[in-house]
Amino acid sequence: MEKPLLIIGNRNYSSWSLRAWLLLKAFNVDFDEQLVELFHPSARPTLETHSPTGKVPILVYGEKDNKVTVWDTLAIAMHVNEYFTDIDIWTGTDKPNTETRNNNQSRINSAYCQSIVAEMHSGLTGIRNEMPMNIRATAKIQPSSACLADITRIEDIFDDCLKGRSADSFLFGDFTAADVFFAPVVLRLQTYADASNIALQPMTKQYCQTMLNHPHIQAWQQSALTETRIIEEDEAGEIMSIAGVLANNHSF
Ligand SMILES: N[C@@H](CCC(=O)N[C@@H](CS)C(=O)NCC(=O)O)C(=O)O
Repeated sequence: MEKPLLIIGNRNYSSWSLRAWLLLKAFNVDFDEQLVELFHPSARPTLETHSPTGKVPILVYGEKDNKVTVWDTLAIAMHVNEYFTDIDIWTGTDKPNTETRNNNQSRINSAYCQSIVAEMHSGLTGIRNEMPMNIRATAKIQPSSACLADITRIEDIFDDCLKGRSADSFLFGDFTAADVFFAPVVLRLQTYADASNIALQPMTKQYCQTMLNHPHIQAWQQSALTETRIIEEDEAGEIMSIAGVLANNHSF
């Protein structure tokens, strides 16, 4: 199968790009990547060519009549699972065969994983709006009750998935699409939780650390820290510190 191209936005800010990129990396899909500057005229030709919504991420491969375009992160996850991976992204285990399809625990995990991925994709807008991903920063916000309710809901999900598992476990033991879709939440909590005095459960902190130790998440963060563009629409709260190449340019 032809190597797909993943078009992404600025690593510091683009949480949906991170999800698609991490999915492909974690499930060993060979792909090329192209970064476009979000909200910038330089991105227009690429977006006009490939993105029906004008947004990223977009996965494309093939030529002319055979060109395949997948926009929207959830669609990318489903498409990649259908055509590019040996492992089932919803369970982190081999693709279902007759035996695993009849395995009730596998079905329960798959249903739970798909449900929380969908919940992340369609909801949890309190945390998504008030804590935009901003990897290089720590920042203090005044979270609304909607944002705090989302954090409580997320902590309940983490607790439900992780209880009884080892300290360095992913949500379903093996790495799945659920970890991919909640990765930006981990990075958002890193930016805003301590600085805003938002107390997190020990299980949440433990899971965040596991995710922050993940080599592909570390690689994404390192690249984000080399970026210099500041997108005002994606900056929130009072900036307490800045890491990366902008660290020395920032005055508090
Ligand atoms: N529902 C879409 C959301 C995509 C999205 O909002 N992407 C942002 C970057 S994280 C974007 O392209 N923003 C630019 C714009 O809205 O013009 C998905 O799941 O991929």
